[in-house]
Amino acid sequence: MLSTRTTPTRDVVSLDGLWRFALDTTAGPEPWTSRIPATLEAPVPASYNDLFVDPAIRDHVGVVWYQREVRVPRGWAGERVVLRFGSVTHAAQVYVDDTLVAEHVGGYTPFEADLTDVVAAGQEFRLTVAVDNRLTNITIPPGSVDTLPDGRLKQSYFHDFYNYAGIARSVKLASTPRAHVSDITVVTGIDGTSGTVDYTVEAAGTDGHDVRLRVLDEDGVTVATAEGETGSIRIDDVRLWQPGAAYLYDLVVELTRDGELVDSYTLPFGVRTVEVRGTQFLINGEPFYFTGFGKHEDTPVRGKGHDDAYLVHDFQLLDWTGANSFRTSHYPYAEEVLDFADRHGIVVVDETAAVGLNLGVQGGLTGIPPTPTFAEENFGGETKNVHAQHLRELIARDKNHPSVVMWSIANEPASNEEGARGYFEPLVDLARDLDPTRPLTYAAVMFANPTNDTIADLFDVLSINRYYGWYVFTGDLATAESVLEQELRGWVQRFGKPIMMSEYGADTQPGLHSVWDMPWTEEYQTDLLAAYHRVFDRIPEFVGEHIWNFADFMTGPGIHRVDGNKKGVFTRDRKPKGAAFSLRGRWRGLEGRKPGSAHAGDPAATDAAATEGTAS
Ligand code: GCB
Repeated sequence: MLSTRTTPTRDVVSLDGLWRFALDTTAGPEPWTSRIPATLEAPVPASYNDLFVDPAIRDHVGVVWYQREVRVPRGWAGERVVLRFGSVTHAAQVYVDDTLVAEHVGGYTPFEADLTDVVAAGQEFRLTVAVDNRLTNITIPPGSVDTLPDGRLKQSYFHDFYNYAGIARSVKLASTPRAHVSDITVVTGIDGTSGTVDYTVEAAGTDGHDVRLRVLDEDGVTVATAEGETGSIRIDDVRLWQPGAAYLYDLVVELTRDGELVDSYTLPFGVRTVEVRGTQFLINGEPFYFTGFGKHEDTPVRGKGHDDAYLVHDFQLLDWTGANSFRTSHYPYAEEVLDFADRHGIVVVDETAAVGLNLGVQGGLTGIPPTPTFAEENFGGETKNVHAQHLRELIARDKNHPSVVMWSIANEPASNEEGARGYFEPLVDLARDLDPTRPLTYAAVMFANPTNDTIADLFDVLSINRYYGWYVFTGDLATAESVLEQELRGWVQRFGKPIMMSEYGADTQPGLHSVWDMPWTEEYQTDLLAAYHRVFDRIPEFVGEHIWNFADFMTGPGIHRVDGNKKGVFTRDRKPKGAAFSLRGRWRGLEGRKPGSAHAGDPAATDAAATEGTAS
């Protein structure tokens, strides 16, 4: 699915800003048929939960309404008009005046509505969106909704991050010609000093057209051309997209008829390869070692609302620590984030929203005996179908991003349980079918170990989440270190694949200190990470380390969380904890606190970071 851009034949109008907002309990019946009172207004993009002081809004389970008026630019007569939502969490119904124009389930992928036949250039229409935040056993991520004795609905879910909801990404109204480029796929390769670009162009709304393509370098110089809907383009003396040294070309795709331009779309892309060979993860044929974090889209007040200021600042902090990558734990992030990663050479492990397919975790924490996760009444065939659809939407959206080097199909599924293989095998096949070029992984939960895991052989990279020294062997780093090493070696021995740590860390209250191994102190976080790093450095098959988490983040209520999850190396407002400085020491070979003391361009820093980063 192409993202929305202005081109010589396409215009875009942003619909971000304040929309009227109401709970379904106050909006009245069929709110799309009239104006919702402007008592409450909510910004788009933002989650709505933390905006208002009323707990009935924050804790609302079910539908809320967003509404605004939109005028179609008068110059758009004769054009196709498309409405595009970056995401609506978790389900949406979209009305233009009284007409239902789109329905979408899945809170982290985009969708469009073709409005060509229901709106007119120069005219205004009322746009109303029903947003449903409910998670059930047939949503991804899953959850369950119960009715309390007083009649209120209660939402439960199997992940710890807060279930923020709303219109958290940008909304756009776009024009395209009726005959238009509807999709482009590029797969790049390297042949000596040349780059190869295998491409496919899809068009819609046309009964006859030609396709011509140009590749422009970063100076706007045409370096290659081609014709036809599919083909291969060769770029001589190619500049590769590399981690830490991004280089993007523009693929200008033009639809023509009788030599006249009909539609034009520009796709930025990078030439790079990704491959798992033996126990190595190769980018452009070179071994790559992941340094970085699992992140969240999470900020005060906005919740999961996309914010360009936090985007820029977070990437500054990634660079400052020497992180070369992150995982989009635990759902696809806003497209702006991937575009930014493409432009700045940060490597991304792109994860689906399949977090919490694991009833054993719930059983473990509450003492409730676990029920079989993949039983039909829990997460069975229908859940798998929804998961498959989500995977299709993710790959359709992100397939052309050079920064995305691997798909993570799920976080902490019950891969040790019977039924896991039957659930995951078709999803792995589907992912390989949709994208044969990128390796696959999933993040393995504590209960799944080298002996009882039933699915790891289906994947290319072992990604392991472990909390030795935190949830188990709490305060005992010596035991944590030896148990971790034994287990990681067990995974390598059984599966013979590259292995990385996709989560490890400790909740840390900034300002808390101790000379002893005291959980929650800044020193304990630093020391726990150091113990893990010693283990990684002793295992030759290790290809990466992603700490949990980049920053503190909001969670649902729970006695083991104090104002959210505090495993951030940065606080929720992005202040460094002590561990940030030691990471900088490991990943960049630098100590110190002044941002000016080491930049990406500092050769000494880059050399040191490279040496550190590839040590294993
Ligand atoms: C995990 C989950 C992550 C949690 C983390 C924790 O294993 O994957 O979503 O936030 O543990 O801190 O408990």
